[in-house]
Amino acid sequence: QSQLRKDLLDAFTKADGAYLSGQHIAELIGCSRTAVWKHIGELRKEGFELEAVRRKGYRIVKTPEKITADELRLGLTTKFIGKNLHYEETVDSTQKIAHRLAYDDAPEGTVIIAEEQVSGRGRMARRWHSPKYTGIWMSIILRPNISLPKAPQLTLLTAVAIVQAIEELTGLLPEIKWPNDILIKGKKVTGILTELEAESDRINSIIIGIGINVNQTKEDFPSDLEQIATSLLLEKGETVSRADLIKGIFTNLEKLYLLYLEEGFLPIKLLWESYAISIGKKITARTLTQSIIGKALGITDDGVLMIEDDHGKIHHVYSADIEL
Ligand code: BT5
Repeated sequence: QSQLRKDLLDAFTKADGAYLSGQHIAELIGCSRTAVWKHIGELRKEGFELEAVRRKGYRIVKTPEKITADELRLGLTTKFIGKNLHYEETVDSTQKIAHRLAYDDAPEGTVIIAEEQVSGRGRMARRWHSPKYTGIWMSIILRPNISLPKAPQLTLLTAVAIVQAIEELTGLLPEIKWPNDILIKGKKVTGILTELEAESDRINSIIIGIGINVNQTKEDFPSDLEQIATSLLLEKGETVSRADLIKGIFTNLEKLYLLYLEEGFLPIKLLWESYAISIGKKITARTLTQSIIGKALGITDDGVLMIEDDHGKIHHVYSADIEL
């Protein structure tokens, strides 16, 4: 951190909430006004919110709400999920790190969380926008003893755990769009990416990537996401504690996962259906090779989407993008 930055922060500290003009700051810390603007821009990038008022100047209205590993550990009552926690400031993708940790025999329930991802990814090499201090970007390693075709069930299970945690903490009512989107009022608030390491039919590890938009404001979204994405802050009208939400997800995920290992997918399927939006509606499913248009009948006991086309033919869809 440069001396100028420290002086700037000291100036705001001394101002104690009062406005400081660019000119005044420049005099206080002995630099040009251009330098002041540059540092203010950088503070914003770090997650500070500065209010700028004409003829008065700047005021810091919010500091970045960083998550600390200690804060996450405090009050966490799970048996294994989140017990082995890796916390990073900036990574390319938490998925990539999780794959490496899984390969190195990290225990089940290991979690890697980052404040920012510079190459966060979605399915099929799409990008996932993961700006600093605003969202939850994490990957969880599970090692269930299940066969390969059952792996997608974990995506659905995770979606249920997240919907429940959001509802408990905020009172918002998110809905699930098969297979991996969580929406609020039709806009995407969460994406889930399930990847796995397997040898023939044996799963070594499943890596569940979770991206949740928590405290982004409208300006935090790039223009191509503005219409399709939202955050919990935007929907609720107040900031939401990322640490509390993470702990809620760990708790619900562990509960559902243990239920799943004991009783299979059926109890999860019932919960999932109660939160799903596409079922019973006419949808378009775009797979890698074709587009299927028809009515979404529901999911099979394995979690596969069933669509009935206009000729009454039922298609089983394992992976696709859905348009409602
Ligand atoms: C997903 O892919 O929705 C899975 C996203 C998983 C992200 C997590 S973050 C932690 C872990 N580490 C990673 O690198 N990834 C995982 P998909 O269904 O393919 O959707 C991707 C599409 O969502 C993009 O093409 C955009 O249109 C949109 N998108 C990108 N960033 C978004 C955001 N922050 N909020 C809402 N939509 C977004």
